[in-house]
Amino acid sequence: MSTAAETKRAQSVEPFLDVAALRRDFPILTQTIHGHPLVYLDNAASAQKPRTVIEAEERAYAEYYSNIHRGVHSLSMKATDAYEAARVKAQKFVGAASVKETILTSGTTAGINLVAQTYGRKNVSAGDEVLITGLEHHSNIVPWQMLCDEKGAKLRVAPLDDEGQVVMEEFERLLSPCTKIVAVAHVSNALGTVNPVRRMAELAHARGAVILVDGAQAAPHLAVDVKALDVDFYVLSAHKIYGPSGVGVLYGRRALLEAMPPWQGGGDMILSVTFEKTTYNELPYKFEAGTPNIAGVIGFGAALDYVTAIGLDRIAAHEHGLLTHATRRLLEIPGLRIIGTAADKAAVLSFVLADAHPHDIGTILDYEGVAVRTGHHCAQPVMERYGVPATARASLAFYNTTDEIDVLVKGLHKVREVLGA
Ligand code: 7TS
Repeated sequence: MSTAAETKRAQSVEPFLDVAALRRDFPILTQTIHGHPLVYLDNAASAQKPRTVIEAEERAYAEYYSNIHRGVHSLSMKATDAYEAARVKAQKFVGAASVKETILTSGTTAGINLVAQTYGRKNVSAGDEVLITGLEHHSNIVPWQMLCDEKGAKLRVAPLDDEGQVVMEEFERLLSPCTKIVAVAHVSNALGTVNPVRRMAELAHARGAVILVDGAQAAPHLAVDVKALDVDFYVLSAHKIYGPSGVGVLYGRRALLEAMPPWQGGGDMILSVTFEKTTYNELPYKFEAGTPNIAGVIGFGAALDYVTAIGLDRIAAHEHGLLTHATRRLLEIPGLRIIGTAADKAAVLSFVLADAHPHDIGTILDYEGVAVRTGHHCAQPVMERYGVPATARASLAFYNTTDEIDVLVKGLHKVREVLGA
């Protein structure tokens, strides 16, 4: 895309961010696809990386790479310092009280499985219940199903209304003295719905349950403060916050983490090992067995610096403007139905278009340079709830512009033309 085109795009956007300047930080965004400027609207699956993240990771490998925590030599100490500095950034990003509450994982999926396999296996017994909601990603369903199967516990699901919001009266009704764990998404990847997690935490705690929040889709779009939300566990993935893949954070309330048994056994999570007995390392290392994605974590630190410098509040405001524009423009297209119209919504637009198969929509849009995701988005129960096998999904980031939305809309008119939809 030319600089002039970039400037024009930025001028057409709300004055919250200098989008043209920010876009120049993302090398991948300047390319063309099938002869058209790339319009990347698949940010909920994974966000693109600014140069500062790419360079931080490259510098780690080129200048001071070594394994961490066990070395007395200079490279190991430097790599350890950079790794632990990224942990502090992650701690501040989610508002955790201490680095002891900030476990570095390989991503959201790993964080949820860790809690299910440690806190869950220790505290859930036959007859107990785990409460989730109807809008969860498979990674916040399956680990709880596995736990419930093993323990003879019951998985309860709070239903959704027609707009894609959790029916709070039902959520409250399904909480019982048998509920040991509540696990909810902060933001739905398939619908965009923002769940009222502060209220959900209050209700869960009133019944004596703990609450885990899947923040995979919230952390890139809203300022997260685990203390203000008063949640017990909060998980996220770096790759959705402009950082590397294979890195994530599990925040846990310290007293809970202290009482939890470790999950995976191996190096770094121990204090001493004999064939008779192993004693475990202190937090957070107790839950970090094996060599982690060292350069990835360092890159994640750079990503957190990057989004923090822009400001989550400004990002949210810009994306809200894009969402309003996109919703209005999409609804102008005959036969288009948006799935997920919650009052409190992040910048995700799932839709179906008359009889057009979402995969055909995705393929035709790709020929126009527009990247959207099509399918069930790892949320098959959501598709079932709204009676569709799949949707096309445009998910926005702060580097997107209203002009890019207009390119999407033009592409959808082309879809109608080609498919006679
Ligand atoms: N939870 C939510 C709400 C998600 O959106 C995702 C990934 C996950 C958990 C799993 O994250 P991971 O980093 O451990 O894989 N969501 C998507 C998506 O919407 N399209 O591709 C991945």
